[in-house]
Amino acid sequence: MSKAKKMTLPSIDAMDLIIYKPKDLIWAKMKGFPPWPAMVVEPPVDLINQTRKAESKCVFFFGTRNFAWIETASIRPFEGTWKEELSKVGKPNSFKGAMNDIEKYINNPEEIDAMVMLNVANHSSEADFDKIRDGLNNTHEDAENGAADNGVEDDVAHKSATKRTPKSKTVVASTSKAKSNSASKSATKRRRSSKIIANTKRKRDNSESAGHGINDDYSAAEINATPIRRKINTDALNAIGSTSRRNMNTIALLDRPVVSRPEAQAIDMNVRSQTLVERDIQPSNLTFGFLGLGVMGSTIVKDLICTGHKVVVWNRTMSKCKPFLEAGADVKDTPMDVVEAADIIFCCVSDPKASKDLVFGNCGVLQFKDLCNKAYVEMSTIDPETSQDIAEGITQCNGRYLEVQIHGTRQEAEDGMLIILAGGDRTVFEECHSCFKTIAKNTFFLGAEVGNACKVNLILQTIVGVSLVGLAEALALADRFSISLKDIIDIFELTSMKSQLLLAKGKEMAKGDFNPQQPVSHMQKDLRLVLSMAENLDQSMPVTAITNEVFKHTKRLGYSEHDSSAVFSFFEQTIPKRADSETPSWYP
Ligand code: NA7
Repeated sequence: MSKAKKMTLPSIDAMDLIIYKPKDLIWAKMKGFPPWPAMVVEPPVDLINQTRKAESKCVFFFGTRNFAWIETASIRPFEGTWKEELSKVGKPNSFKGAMNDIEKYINNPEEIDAMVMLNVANHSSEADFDKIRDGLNNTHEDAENGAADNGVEDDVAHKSATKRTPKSKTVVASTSKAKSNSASKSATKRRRSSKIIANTKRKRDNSESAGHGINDDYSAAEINATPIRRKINTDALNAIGSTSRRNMNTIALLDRPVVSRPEAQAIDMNVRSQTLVERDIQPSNLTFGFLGLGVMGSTIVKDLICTGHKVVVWNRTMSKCKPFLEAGADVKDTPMDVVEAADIIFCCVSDPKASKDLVFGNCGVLQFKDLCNKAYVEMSTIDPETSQDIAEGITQCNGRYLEVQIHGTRQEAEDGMLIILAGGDRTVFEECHSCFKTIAKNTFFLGAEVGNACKVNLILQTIVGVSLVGLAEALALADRFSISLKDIIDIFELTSMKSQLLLAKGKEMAKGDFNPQQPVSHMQKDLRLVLSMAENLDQSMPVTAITNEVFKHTKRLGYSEHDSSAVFSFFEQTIPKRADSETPSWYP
């Protein structure tokens, strides 16, 4: 026997005499795992409602940073003669991560204390719930004027009591995302601390909009500085009366951990890509308008300005125009104004709807009425139908239309290494030559028919999306086996499967570094467009459909604006929890 036997905790004399209090550092033993470094904490609400054995403590596991009820018989103090034995290496990487985590906590408890407090505060402490329960009891007692004494069952009090009476099962509730232990510590730290801020924001939004009786009168800055306990408006919950249990569940649902947006990367107009410097580009004399200064748009405009093109810009969020104004671009108030000032107008916005808004909407391109001598270049990744609609609108106003699909990442745009797929009016294609030479390594003209470039680009995106999900799924399995992701990637690099993209994305997944090159939201949008195209043709695309679902769910986990490599988090989050039946007995 016994592998399991080796993983048991040492017995302690007079073990029953140990009373564990919140913040006590401990070893906690869960079935299938070695004794794990942990800390006794106040339970978050998801766990308050959960049944557990008597004499259980809510514990916070280091490393994985999740919570569970553990029987005191399965707990030992962290410090003791057993520590050396229990800390021995030769265990999974995740265990080593947990040991590092607790050491980090011992040296600097603030970050984890804040995180734990926030989770507890998010979900209310047991004391808060006692207050609620007491409040409910008091209210009810007042109303019923001692009815309970007369043998009339107090429904509210009964529900509160039920909530606190353990049933037969113990469930692991993960309130913070389980982390890959292979991920770099700094990336993990960054994600965790940013999660705290974002969580705060979400809570405030929820409380403002949903009005669940929770007062979140604190700011993200405050929460960063000190752990703040959420205030529970017991009056409101009292008023809800017997539905309080449902409300607590709602609170738990709304308060599920969220991930902060990735840091916006400020555009540095002074940094020039070496590739561009070496490329000999003679800028066109024409004036180029640019609508949309998102990640791709701003990178492309920067390249154009650096290579001496005359540029006029507009962006929905005007503040993004500032660095370009300082770098010499002209800034206009509306798309229509850009049309007036430019010969050729590029558009690079998030999705088909935004593209159409800019052309057909209020102050949009077509408000200029006569587009004679003007050309419009649609660069957003859109579906063929949208491109055809825009082409029709532009040509009906005497303008020329070119569909340009850009394939590549932000870094590739910065290095002038995109692939350009164009279709439509060839004269516009030629007039844009110096721009394309600036931003792309290869440019293809796919004919006069509008829509072809969109189709080709979406097909390429299908390959990217499906490959990323396959990569993420495989790496998550490796992580589950505690095999170093770095080793897997190193070996992968030696195989014929290696590709620049998969290697880069694999490394990002291993590090947990999801800085946006191509955000999850755009990838999912592209997959949605692919499926819609396939639907029109009755073409079956089961793998793409599943890939789309995975990206959709990754978005819902809060990674919408992170890089597509964040799809790895889907598999981290969905690693199956142990079945209830496996959890009751943690010790042989
Ligand atoms: P980003 O970084 O998400 O930027 C999106 C841009 O689109 C940004 O400038 C947005 O303006 C703009 N946008 C979004 N919706 C609208 C509406 N309704 N009206 C006007 N402008 C809008 O995307 P990328 O630059 O990475 O990618 C752009 C495209 O290239 C996309 O199709 C990718 O799939 C490929 P904001 O700054 O938010 O005001």
